Amino acid sequence: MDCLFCKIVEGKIPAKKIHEDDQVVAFHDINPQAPVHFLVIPKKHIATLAELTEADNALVGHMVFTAQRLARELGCEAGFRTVFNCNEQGGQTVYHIHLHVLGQRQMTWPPG
Ligand code: D5M
Repeated sequence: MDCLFCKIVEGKIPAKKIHEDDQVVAFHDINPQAPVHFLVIPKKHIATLAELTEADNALVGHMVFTAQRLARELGCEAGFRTVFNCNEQGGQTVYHIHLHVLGQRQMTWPPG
């Protein structure tokens, strides 16, 4: 399978990793949209949020909890935004689920 984020998980492509455990990896986004912008991804390949199953509940919970902890560690106490883009109309470009975490600037709504 030719998946960019699986290659980051496997260490075949370099990334600025900020966390790794048995289930997830977090690393800085290569094209940051805020002073803090990192991604939390599962080590398991799941292409889109639309493909999650009940069996992934704990994994996704761990992704969210990891995002919360790292956001705090990276100085986002004033707030941060989390985003899952899903499929083409959702703006997804890399088909391995990833939770965007953005912080240290004022966010606006609606998103683009
Ligand atoms: O977001 C995909 C995100 O992945 C986008 O913000 C750029 C980021 N990206 C792409 N390649 C890399 C590498 N090699 N390292 C770090 N970040 C990367 P999406 O939600 O799919 O539009």
